Amino acid sequence: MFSSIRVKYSLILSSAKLVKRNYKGNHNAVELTKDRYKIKRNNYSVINDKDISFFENQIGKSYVVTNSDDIEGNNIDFLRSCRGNSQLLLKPKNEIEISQILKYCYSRNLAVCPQGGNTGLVGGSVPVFDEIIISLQRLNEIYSVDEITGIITCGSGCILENLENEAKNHGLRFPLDLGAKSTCQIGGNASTNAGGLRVIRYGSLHGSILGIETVLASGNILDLMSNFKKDNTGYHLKHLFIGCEGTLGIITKVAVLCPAISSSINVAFIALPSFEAVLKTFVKAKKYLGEILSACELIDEISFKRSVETFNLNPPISGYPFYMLIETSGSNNKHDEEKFNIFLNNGMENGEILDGTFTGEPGKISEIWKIRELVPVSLIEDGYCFKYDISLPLRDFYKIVLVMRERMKNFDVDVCGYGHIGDSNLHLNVACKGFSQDIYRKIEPFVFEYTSKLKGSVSAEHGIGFLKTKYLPFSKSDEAINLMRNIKTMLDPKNILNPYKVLPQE
Ligand code: FAD
Ligand code: 2HG
Ligand code: ZN
Repeated sequence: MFSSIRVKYSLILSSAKLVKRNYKGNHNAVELTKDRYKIKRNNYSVINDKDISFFENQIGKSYVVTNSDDIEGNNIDFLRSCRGNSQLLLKPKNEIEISQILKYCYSRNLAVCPQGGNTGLVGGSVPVFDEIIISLQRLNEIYSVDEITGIITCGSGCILENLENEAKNHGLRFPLDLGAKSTCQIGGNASTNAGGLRVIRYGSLHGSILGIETVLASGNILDLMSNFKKDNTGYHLKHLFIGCEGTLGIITKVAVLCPAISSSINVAFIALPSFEAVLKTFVKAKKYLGEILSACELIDEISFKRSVETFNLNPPISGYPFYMLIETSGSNNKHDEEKFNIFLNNGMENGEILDGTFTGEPGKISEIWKIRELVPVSLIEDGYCFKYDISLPLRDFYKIVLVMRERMKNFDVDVCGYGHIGDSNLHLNVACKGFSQDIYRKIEPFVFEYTSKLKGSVSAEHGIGFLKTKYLPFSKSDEAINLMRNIKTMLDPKNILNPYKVLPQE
């Protein structure tokens, strides 16, 4: 019986603000992107005093930042893998001001980099050279929450966690959830088509975002706001901006469809002896938990240890090669618990589940979730981490971690794998003391060649950004990339929106 499994809760967890990093005085440690990756600047204009005066007149002096100390955090990405050298940060308050900024930049041939919470993991959110950073942080108004339809309409600068809380206040569950929720913004989420922890249940943002407003490179405002799931009036243009990573337009507003909050949420954190047992357990989770399954996550031994040790956690179980976090969200706790029990007992009887804990208490659920959510941060806490976010066929899902471990055995690195196994999305991480060209070259392009041979995706959810542009051809045909280029040229003929990102350099 699963109830015989040890249940111990004494996790003392750090604050939920996971992703604020302090760069003050430390930024020189991060090499400039242009030097590390040998990039040539496109032929854009350079900002001058007249440009600064124009922006000050348009959006107000206090929202035009030119002091380099105040910009340094915006020049460096969360992973400290990319560093630009922008001399100008603009903080407009709405789509009208963004439109004025872009019209001007277009006429002056000035490049820009849109920035949300700067939690992106592929170097897309920071400039490569001196692009003007346009922060969306002031577009943070929640315009409406419709309890009947479940639609939340808000500015693109709203922090994800605030939207989650507001949704909860209205009996709704925000369909997106991820470890950076305290810092990332819905506009950044939309423009990366962020996946996160519950895609298995609620699908991707392509489905949840019903309407979007975007400012184009020309400065024209494209209003695609809609409150309807069903709208087959020609080409579905909103999808171009969801996942475009700021290269086709600056998102200023979204309408998101939220499901009703579930009255019964349960979580199991279980230990498994092998990856084969993980696969069997996933199949059984779908079979026994079916429509109430809302998350299915994998954590391997090293990921688990890093999270637990870095954040001094006291996990309910330990000492196993694999762990899974399985969550259900339903409307009848008695039924849900029954289903969960059958599933867990079956797994234990067959030796696929060795140990675990099961709870429906919200406090305990969030403690368990933190073991998983803190893994990515634990891997960068005292050094650097090469992060790969790939889709792979489930049969071959974990093999690459073992292959990479063998490949990297002469380096002082930790190779681990975790992620959204329910969506075939592996996070392969190689954690080390600091960035090294030798380690970098040993991993890349190998990891993408390997992924491509298995017909996987070189970016399952984080996007292409700056760091993966060279590898786009490993997942997209020439024909597809040409079409992407044509779309980019049509919408942004001067290539001023987030240049050097997404499309490979020609
Ligand atoms: P930023 O990082 O600021 O920007 C990301 C990209 O979007 C950039 O190209 C930027 O130019 C563009 N952009 C930002 N705002 C706009 C806008 N309004 N209009 C147009 N372009 C814009 N990602 C996942 O998919 N799933 C996860 O589970 C997940 N977990 C994470 C956990 C941690 C601890 C961290 C640090 C990151 C995680 N991420 C995850 C990555 C990251 O949080 C997401 O990519 C997120 O969507 C980025 O949002 P942001 O507001 O920080 O955007
Ligand atoms: C997650 O699922 C994020 O935790 C981050 O997508 C993954 O850092 C990573 O590799
Ligand atoms: Zn993820």
